[in-house]
Amino acid sequence: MNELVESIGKCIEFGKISKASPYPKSMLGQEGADELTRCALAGGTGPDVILQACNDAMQRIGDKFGRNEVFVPELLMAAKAMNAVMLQLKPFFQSGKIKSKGKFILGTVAGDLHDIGKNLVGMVVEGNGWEVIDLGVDVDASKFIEKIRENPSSTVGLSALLTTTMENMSRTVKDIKSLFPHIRVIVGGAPLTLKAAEQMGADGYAPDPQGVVTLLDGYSAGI
Ligand code: B1M
Repeated sequence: MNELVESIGKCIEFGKISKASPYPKSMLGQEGADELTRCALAGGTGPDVILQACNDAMQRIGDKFGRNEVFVPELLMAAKAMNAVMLQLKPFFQSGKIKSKGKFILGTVAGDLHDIGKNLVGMVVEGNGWEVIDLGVDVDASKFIEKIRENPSSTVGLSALLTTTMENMSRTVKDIKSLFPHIRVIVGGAPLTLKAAEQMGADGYAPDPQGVVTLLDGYSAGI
């Protein structure tokens, strides 16, 4: 990994958004995730390489949180720094040429505010030719159902990052399936497993955005 990419990872881990941002004090006046990403992309570094460094940094800050070495404010600053990078990576993930293979209704389930992974899924799915209807975070079953009524031939994607919100995810899958048995539901997010997805009655489980695309393409090909 080159030095620039490593520095982007550090900015994520320590929540340094841009040169102007006053947080963290130890990095005052230094370039942040925003400037360094711009520089890396201009120098020809691949967006995938930058994204991997950001994901690794998120893992590190998450691990520190798990060990009580940092707290929610630090997680929030890391997420803000990651968003500054994501804004710049977005065009690369959305540059798919073929348009609208179908509609994909996406959201993070009720009680869950994590949206970085969900947003990545949305970008990659959109870049692969699907129209994404993003309902945001903390989405309860009734909102998904309302959108399915408006878009009756869509596929639904549910994201959850907390073990506690997997229960809401399960309920959402069941509510959707009881009203629309033909609608396919894909679930994903860090605490999910194929087994959990099957127990919920979901049609598919994907560990990452590309996995969602594979499932969607398979469904549209009748697999
Ligand atoms: Co939170 N948080 N958080 N957090 N947070 C985790 C998830 C945690 C693992 C940290 C830890 O303890 N080590 C832990 C969950 C433990 C558990 O339940 N097992 C945790 C906790 C406990 C909490 C709070 C409860 C903390 C508190 O308040 N005491 C709280 C809950 C708030 C709520 O949601 N109600 C909370 C809050 C937050 C912030 C708001 C501060 C912030 C989120 C900001 C935001 O998203 N805008 C935050 C963050 C940043 C994290 C960590 C550090 C990073 C998450 C992330 O963005 N990862 C996280 C620790 C970690 O993940 N290591 C943690 C990067 C992202 C690209 O990966 O989201 O996994 P991920 O998405 C991946 C895949 O999962 C998959 O593809 C993505 C790309 O590869 N994927 C799908 C995701 N959705 C998919 C859907 C699909 C398919 C694949 O199909 C539809």
